[in-house]
Parts: sequence; C-alpha cells; structure tokens
Amino acid sequence: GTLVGQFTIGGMTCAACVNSVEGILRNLPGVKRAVVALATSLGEVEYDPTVISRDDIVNAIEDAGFEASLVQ
Ligand code: 9UX
Repeated sequence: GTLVGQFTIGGMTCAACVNSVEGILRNLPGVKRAVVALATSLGEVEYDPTVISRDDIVNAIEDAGFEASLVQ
C-alpha cells in the first residue's frame, strides 16, 4: 500500500527550486508521486512505507539544502 505525507519545505525561492525538490523526491526509491507548491511551501508525497520512511524523505530534502519537516 501507499501513504501520503505532507511536508513543509523551507528555502525555496523560485520555480527552479520547486522543480529541483520535485525531481529529488521523484527519484527516491519508494516515492510514487510528489507535488511541491512554492506559494505554500508544502510538498505532498505518496510513498511506499515498506521502502522509504517519512524521516528518509525529510533527510533527502535537507541533503539538497532545503529545510523540511513533517506536517502532523
Ligand atoms: Mo532559483 Mo532555488 O534561481 O535553489 S533554483 S533560488
């Protein structure tokens, strides 16, 4: 099955940042869908929790130089 996680993503200031973060997320094993919005600083990620965790997703965003946290 899949879960959907919502993340706040800080540090995105232009549309290319959004494309970059979406590309990073979509390339992660276990991520099936990722949509990032600049105006709200929100990302929504559909993922397989047997392959990748929410913490893994947060860490991947932060490794790319952005701030990320899980929306509860
Ligand atoms: Mo735009 Mo984002 O020039 O890391 S790509 S600010």
